[in-house]
Amino acid sequence: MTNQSGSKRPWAEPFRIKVVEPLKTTNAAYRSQALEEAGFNTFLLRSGDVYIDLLTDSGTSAMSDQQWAAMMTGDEAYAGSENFYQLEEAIRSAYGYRYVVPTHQGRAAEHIISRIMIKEGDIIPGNMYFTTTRLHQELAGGQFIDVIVDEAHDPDSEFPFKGNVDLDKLQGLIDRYGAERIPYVSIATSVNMAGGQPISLANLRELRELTAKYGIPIIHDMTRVAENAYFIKVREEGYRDAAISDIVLEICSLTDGATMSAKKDALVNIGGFLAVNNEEIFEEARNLVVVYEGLHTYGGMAGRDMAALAVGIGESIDEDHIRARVGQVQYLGEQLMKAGIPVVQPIGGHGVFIDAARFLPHLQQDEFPAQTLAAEIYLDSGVRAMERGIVSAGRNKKTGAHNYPRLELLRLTIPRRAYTQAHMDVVAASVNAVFRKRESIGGLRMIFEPRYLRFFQARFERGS
Ligand code: P71
Repeated sequence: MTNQSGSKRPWAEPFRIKVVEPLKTTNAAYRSQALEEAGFNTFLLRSGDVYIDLLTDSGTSAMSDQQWAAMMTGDEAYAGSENFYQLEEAIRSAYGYRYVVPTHQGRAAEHIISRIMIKEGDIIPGNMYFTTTRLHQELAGGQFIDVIVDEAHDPDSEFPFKGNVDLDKLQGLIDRYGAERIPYVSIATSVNMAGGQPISLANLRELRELTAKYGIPIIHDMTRVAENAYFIKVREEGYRDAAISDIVLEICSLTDGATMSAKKDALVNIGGFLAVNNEEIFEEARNLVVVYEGLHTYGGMAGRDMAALAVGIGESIDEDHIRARVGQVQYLGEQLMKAGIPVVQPIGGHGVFIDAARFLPHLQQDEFPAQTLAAEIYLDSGVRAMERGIVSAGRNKKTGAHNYPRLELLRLTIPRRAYTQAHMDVVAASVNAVFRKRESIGGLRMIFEPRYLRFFQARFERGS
């Protein structure tokens, strides 16, 4: 195998393991019962019944010895915790945003910024929706409209920057609705629902130029900004020798503010923040956070959580870390590709996304192919994955019909620093075993559907 730096030598994780957590194995009969009890929804499984947990990379990464040491320095004062000032400094120096409002996780930051900036009837263009982001935009009275490049909706396109914005689509929205109805453009780095695909700096710069003409700000979902920076380094002309830390700063400098779920890139189990450059927005956010989260110097995090996050931010932009992190994801993707399994191209930064529509072509989309595939992989081996297809896409707000997304994906998401290459081999073998019997797999029927973010709690049974 050729490793990320192009040499033929194998790569290894840039850490050694000091604390281990035993994994539980189960047999097929046990898993079958666990899956029934969970209504064929991997979100409803007990984690103790899971062998290798690739549900998400959110809050599931391993902290370093330095982060654990920082936890002991937690200043648990209600107001003015020292750790808040450490965190503020870490955010300013790594990301460059001026003002920081801590929150307990990403969606709380999305809630606050949406309430402040969006009014009834507004349009929020963005490079593909994310579930919680779009929901908060809608709850604030706005409508999200996708302006990502068409390639992002094509699992086979090898376009290197599928997170890019199609500037013509955006211009079309500005012409149609007027800039006054567009409070900001919502831009994610490492676009999750497209398969962890990056946006290029060239595209971001052009976007900046276009929006500046109309005075429209850009709000950055920076949940996986370091992984995006890594792809810029290896794919975008002129950045091969740039430091990840500089690329991250450059990305942030082209935007006006950011929401962050620190549970991903930033290597903590809980935490997030809103960061902005505009003082008035900051003042309002600092006021709102006390209504929904907690005082503005902790926002739902303990002092020790903020301490671990301040250290995690630094580690997340370390060159060895990010190369190995993305490298491990690529490794799993290559194993699956070698077995002929249809995966989204190019392999993303935080997980491998299987094209469930092609894996189970005999199923209709309303038989929930990705949900079905998640269930089958769990049954085969106890590996847990996540649906990112029609169940995640929810219903049309006006008509009540299912949204039928063009991507019907299953995500094998890799936590950072938690699993080894051998675990990846086990996962690949399991997916392959399911692939070989794919023709015998039937679909699912939804028997319970909650009102919000249905994928978390919906229940299914066999047979459509
Ligand atoms: C992921 C998650 C966690 C999740 C959230 C909703 C449904 C399923 C899983 C969370 C993100 C994210 C991006 C790009 C904001 C959030 C919310 N991702 N933006 O991928 O990926 O952050 O979970 O901290 O509230 O498993 P939060």
